[in-house]
Amino acid sequence: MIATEEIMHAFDVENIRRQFPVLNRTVKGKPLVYLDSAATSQKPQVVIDALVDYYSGFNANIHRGIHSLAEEATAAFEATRDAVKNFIHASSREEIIFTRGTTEGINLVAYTWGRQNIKAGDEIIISAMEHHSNIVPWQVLCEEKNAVLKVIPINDEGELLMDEFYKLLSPKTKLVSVVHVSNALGTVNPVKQITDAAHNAGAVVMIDGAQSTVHLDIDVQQLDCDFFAFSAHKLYGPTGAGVLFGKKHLLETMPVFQGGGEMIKEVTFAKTTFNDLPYKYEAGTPNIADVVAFKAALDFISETGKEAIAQHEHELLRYATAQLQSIPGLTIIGRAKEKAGVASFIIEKLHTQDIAIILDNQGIAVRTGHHCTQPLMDRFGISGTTRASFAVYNTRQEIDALVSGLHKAIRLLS
Ligand code: 7TS
Repeated sequence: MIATEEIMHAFDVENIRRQFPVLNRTVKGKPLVYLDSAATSQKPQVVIDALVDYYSGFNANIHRGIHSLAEEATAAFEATRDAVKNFIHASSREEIIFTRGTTEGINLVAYTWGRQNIKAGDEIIISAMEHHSNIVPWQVLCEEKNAVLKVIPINDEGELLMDEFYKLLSPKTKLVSVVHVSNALGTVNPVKQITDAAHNAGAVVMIDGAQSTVHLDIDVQQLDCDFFAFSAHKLYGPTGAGVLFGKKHLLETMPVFQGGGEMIKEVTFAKTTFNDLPYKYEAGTPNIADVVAFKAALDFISETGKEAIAQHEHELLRYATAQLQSIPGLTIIGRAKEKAGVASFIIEKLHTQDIAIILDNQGIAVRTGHHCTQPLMDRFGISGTTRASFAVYNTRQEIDALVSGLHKAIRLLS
């Protein structure tokens, strides 16, 4: 077993930082300290180059032209599909659907599988720590179908109460949709256990992987989940692109999502037959450039080493937690035993918005507010938190800057 110190030594964060051009800039005259990667990560030069190369070298519409540019663009787009398949260990490329992001992936399942399978009286289980994008689509569906939305409660540390989850499961449960890693708390949920229990009850499982794909190794076959959604922009890739993984037998029998070009085999005014997977769910011209460039992000992650990145982030989180806890009046929200990437906190008598403004004046970017998890904030009886989130390029010095920024905020605001 390699000691953490050795991995930290082998992991050259300065070399990583040099690959992210935005990290060279200043904000309000101070070096940028970017601690908002859970909202969106910064992009390495290889991803920026891939976008420029696509537009300056082989921009063309895909899957339809016989000309060389169209062939090159199609090959690059489909190469990303293979890279994603390997990245999440899916068994087939037909199970990889390109979307706009996590939100669209969840909505796709709600509008297709959901409308086909959810009936009056059926139950859908989510958790108390869901992002709005894993609440609202199911609420809309439940309202339409007269189905019931059930919520797995959490403890004060921000961990799911698994015994309560097991009690919620019944023959009425048709779907369990839970977040893998909470964006507001950092909690890593036991999604394999959840999936196994849901399957035993006969339910289908969807996992919101928006925050987990960047921190954890994802193996959808091992997890055995039915659907898994994530966004490229939280994985060092471009905005506007994402992935929905779905098990082939489900994707094959689900109705179509959007109708249009590319998703059809044959159209007559009498009847349309639909395209094979995965194209059946990719109507219209997709986000070619961003999908193409996403492969550069996945390559960046594999070359840097997912294990090394995870160790680095884990060490940063451990360090940040210890440093933050030493600040008088500060309470960490989310103290689960299994955590990744996020330190959320409140400071006695201080408003999160004011903290963020003072930090921004020192070049420090954090997110404040409810983090699109309003029911979770209600559970803790707060309106929001200040959230620092960590990525491959962050350093201990940046956490020190955050801590001294918070001391300054306390001085100015108390
Ligand atoms: N699910 C989780 C757990 C998320 O953290 C987010 C975005 C989404 C879904 C939606 O992803 P999108 O790419 O479709 O927008 N989370 C955040 C955040 O924490 N701060 O800004 C966006």
